[in-house]
Order: sequence, then structure tokens, then C-alpha cells
Amino acid sequence: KKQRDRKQLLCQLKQQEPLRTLTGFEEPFASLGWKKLVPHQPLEQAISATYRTCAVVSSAGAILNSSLGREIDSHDAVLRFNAAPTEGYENDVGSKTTIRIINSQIMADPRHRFAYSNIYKNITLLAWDPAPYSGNLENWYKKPDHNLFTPYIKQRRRSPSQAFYIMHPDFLWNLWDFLQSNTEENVHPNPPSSGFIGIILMMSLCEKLDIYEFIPSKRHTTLCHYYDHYHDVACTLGAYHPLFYEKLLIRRMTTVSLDEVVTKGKVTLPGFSQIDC
Ligand code: NCC
Repeated sequence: KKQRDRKQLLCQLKQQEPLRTLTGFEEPFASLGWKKLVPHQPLEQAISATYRTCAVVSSAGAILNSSLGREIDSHDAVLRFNAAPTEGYENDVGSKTTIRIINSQIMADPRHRFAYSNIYKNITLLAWDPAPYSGNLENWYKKPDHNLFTPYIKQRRRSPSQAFYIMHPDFLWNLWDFLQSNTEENVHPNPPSSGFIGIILMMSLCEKLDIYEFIPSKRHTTLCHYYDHYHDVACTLGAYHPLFYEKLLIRRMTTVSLDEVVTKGKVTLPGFSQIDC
């Protein structure tokens, strides 16, 4: 079977169902009063205009000593993940954060101090939780992987003007389908990583995105995160998440020179608005 080429992959992505967050109009959320709880404007509209340039900053240990901070901050919007800090790491990762994608562990585990930490304030937040494939929302609401619903309600009440969304699980599984439909091997049935979700999110919000240290550079290391001391190669290659396949697929969609990937750890993708199919 012939593999899709770069252009075909980009078009397949652009033409699949667009980004979807919970609106509060779906059950059981509607009956629970979520129509008033969820921000009125959907995420795509809350962001006033499309960004021209965006940076996606992976949390990999390999970004240490990259001195990419200034370049990252020069983008119109910067996406970061989970508990990844900027303070103390500005030279390598920059200091600007526009959007943060958080998994439900961040909201459910008190050690992350979700309600208190400044890294979750004054930015757009998008949370996700691995609902079962094609599971219905009622079952997910009763039994999320980590309870993100209660902290979401609290945060919405505390800070109603903050743009804070929950990813619709169908969107996650569409991404998984995209991954599997372009991978020869069987992809294990776990949702894609926050990194992959973030790249696709930014393709719908930005004209051009630069992705840092998602495809490992020559600085690659077993150090899991640039901000802690834990070593595990699974952080880069994946265990629970199909991260290895995600990286192969993103690499196939980019045009950047080998030198840029290897020395900088940067690859570039066009936003959906720039792709003609
Ligand atoms: O590690 P994590 O991801 O927060 O990293 C964010 C994204 O950066 C990319 N990454 C990270 C480290 C690395 N060495 N290489 C990378 O390419 C990945 O794309 C990753 O998604 C997650 O995806 O949400 C994840 O979250 C952590 C953890 O829950 C949070 O950091 C909060 O502590 C997961 N780790 C565990 O559950 C132990 C991780 O599997 C995935």
C-alpha cells in the first residue's frame, strides 16, 4: 500500500472534523447547567484573529541548553504543556505563554496546585481526559480517567473571564484515527499525547507553526522534562501514548532541512488556512 505524501497528509488533516471542545449543550452536561458554565465563544472564535506565527514548545529535557528562548518568544502565540514552567528556563524555552494544554492529571492531582499556581492564570487553557474510544459522554462524566469536571466547574466560577475549554473526546479519537490510518503497524488504543493534540490545535489557529523539540534534536537525552530530574526514555519515545508514531507522522508532514531538525530541534508546519487541497 502506498503511503500518503506530505501534501496528502496535510489535506487529510485539514478535511477531517474540525477542532471540537465541549459546548455544554451535549448531555449530560446540558442538564447539569453547563450551557452557562462553558465560555460563550468557542475556542476558535475566542482567539480574535488567526495568529501569523506560533511556537509549540515540547517539554522534553533536550530543549535545555538550546538558547531558543528568544526565538520562541518572537512568535505571535506560544503553546506549552501541562506543568512546564518558564521561570528559570527563559533562555532555553522563552517566557511567553498564550495557550496551555493540560491533561486531567494536572487538574485532579493536588500536587500540581492547579487552582493556585500562576502558570495556569491569564492564559487560554484547554484540558483533556482520555475517555474510552467511542464511549458516550454519560459514561465519561461518571468515570473520567482523572476527575477534571469538579476542578473545571470551580475554576470557571472563580475566573469566568478566562478562556478555558475541555476537549471533546471525539476530537481526540479522530486524531487517533488519523494516526492509525497513516501507520502500518497497529497503534495501541490510547489517546495521542498533549504534544500531538497541541500541534493539530495550532494548525487550526495559526498560519505557520514552529515546533520545538518534538522531533528529537542532537541534544536528545533520557532526561524526561527540562524542568525536573527524572530520566526515562519513554518520555520521548512513548509508552502509554503512541508518541513514536506521532513523531514519525509529524516528520513526514514537514519540509524542514535535516540540519534544522538535528541542530535546532525545530520543524515547521503550515496552518490549515495555508493549505490548498
Ligand atoms: O510529559 P508531558 O506529557 O507533560 O509533555 C508534554 C508533551 O511534550 C512532548 N514530550 C515531552 C517529553 C519528552 N521527553 N519528549 C516529548 O516529546 C510530548 O508530546 C508530550 O505530550 C501528556 O502528553 O499530557 C504528558 O503528560 C505527562 C504528565 O501527566 C504531565 O506532565 C503532568 O505531570 C505524562 N506522564 C505521566 O503520566 C507520568 C506523559 O506520559 C504525557
